[in-house]
Amino acid sequence: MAYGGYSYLDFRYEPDRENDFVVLFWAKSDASIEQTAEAIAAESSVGSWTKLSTMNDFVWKHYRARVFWLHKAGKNAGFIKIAYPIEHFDAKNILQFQASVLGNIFGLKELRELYVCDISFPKKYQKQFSGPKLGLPGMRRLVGTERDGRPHVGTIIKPKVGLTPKEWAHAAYEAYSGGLDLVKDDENLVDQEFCRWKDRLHEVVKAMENAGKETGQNHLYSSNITDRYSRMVERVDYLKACGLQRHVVVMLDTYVMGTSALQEILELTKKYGFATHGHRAGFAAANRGNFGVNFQVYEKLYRLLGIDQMHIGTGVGKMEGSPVTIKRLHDVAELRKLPEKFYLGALHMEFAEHIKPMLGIASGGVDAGKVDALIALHGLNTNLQAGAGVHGHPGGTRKGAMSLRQAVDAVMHGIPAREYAKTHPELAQAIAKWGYSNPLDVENALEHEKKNAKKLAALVLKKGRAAMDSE
Ligand code: RUB
Repeated sequence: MAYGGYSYLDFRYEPDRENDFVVLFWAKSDASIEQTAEAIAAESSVGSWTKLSTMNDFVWKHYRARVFWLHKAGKNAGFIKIAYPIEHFDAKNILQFQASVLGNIFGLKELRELYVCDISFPKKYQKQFSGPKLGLPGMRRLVGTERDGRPHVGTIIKPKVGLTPKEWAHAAYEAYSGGLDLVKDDENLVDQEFCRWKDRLHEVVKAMENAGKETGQNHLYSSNITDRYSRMVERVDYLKACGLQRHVVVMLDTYVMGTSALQEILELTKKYGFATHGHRAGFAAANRGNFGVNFQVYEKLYRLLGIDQMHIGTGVGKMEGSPVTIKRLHDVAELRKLPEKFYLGALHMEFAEHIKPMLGIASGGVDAGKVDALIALHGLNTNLQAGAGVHGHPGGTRKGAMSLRQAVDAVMHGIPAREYAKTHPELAQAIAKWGYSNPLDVENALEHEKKNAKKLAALVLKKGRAAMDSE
């Protein structure tokens, strides 16, 4: 078996955790899975479709990818693990890594499906990254929750676009006064004519100061600066000139802006001492199809690059991802050592000691009746965020905000939300309108995963990626 005259299969090879990248692929093609594995390893490392007069022993020994594990699951389909030596990569250039491992291979015409389930980044490569400057502990310091450790609560002002700066800031004021920590722009609101970025910023700062006098809280505003690079720099410079580090979190649409711009802008926000909020709009275009990259790969990159709080889905709301899948994303945000979970396509990886955890944001279809279930899944280290679940409350924005905060207070008092609702009418109204998600469903799903890990892995090995937990 060979591709372009060379064989990349090396089943006796044991990857070196400090120095090798390990990538888990799912592939289906017109050729045998062995041939496909060879093609992927060749095209993503040193080879091509035919033998090369320029290949030499040194290149072959030091820079090639090695297929060290392969499992057939159906005709011409299967899982492939490939190890890449760190020497292959430009260890200060993440785009070069993406062009290698997440590049040409997706275009090989014999492939019918190609999905990067996970990547384990070696510690040596992680040295180039400084990780979050604030991260989870820093976000807690900003909001003032280091002691009680309660979940943060926030809202996305809705409608997504269209409100004027004054209307927008009024809704923000109502949300802060109702007890929320954070108000944020939607992913598609930046600097449109009807709501210019600077005008909105100043109106919201006024609103947050006024609300803070009533609540005694330090409130935050996640301001979306996503744009061409030079405009983002102008905005961060402006925020710095205004001295807004304690109140404004720099919001970035991380996926659509691309890794290069993200890396640069994070250098600047870290230098100026701003916290950052990562929205992942667009990620699912690759995450959900037969050709793509699982979000956990990007999430790992975002943590390495230094996003402080990051959208990771809910497991119980409007966006894709079962509780078990989203629990993994929560672990990627928070844990240092990630266990291998083959049935999720998740590899073992360790973050370097200096890479702080991110605060995971649970958002998308959230309302107060889902808080118990969300906390069963995410624990207390989470930022619970509801847009329509606040502004669609029968009593309006302030009462919607109160309902969300009451649901979190109930958890902190150890009282189930439906019980707490008997004495908290705003929470009761939210539950009456949207229902109550039972945390037992989440607990059972997580328990089932724990008890049946081996069986679930065996099923995925037999049936392929389609049997992986997803929706
Ligand atoms: C939330 C919303 C956010 C999603 C994105 O609005 O639309 O942009 O959180 O999804 P609402 P994710 O609360 O009205 O549903 O957080 O999974 O990336």
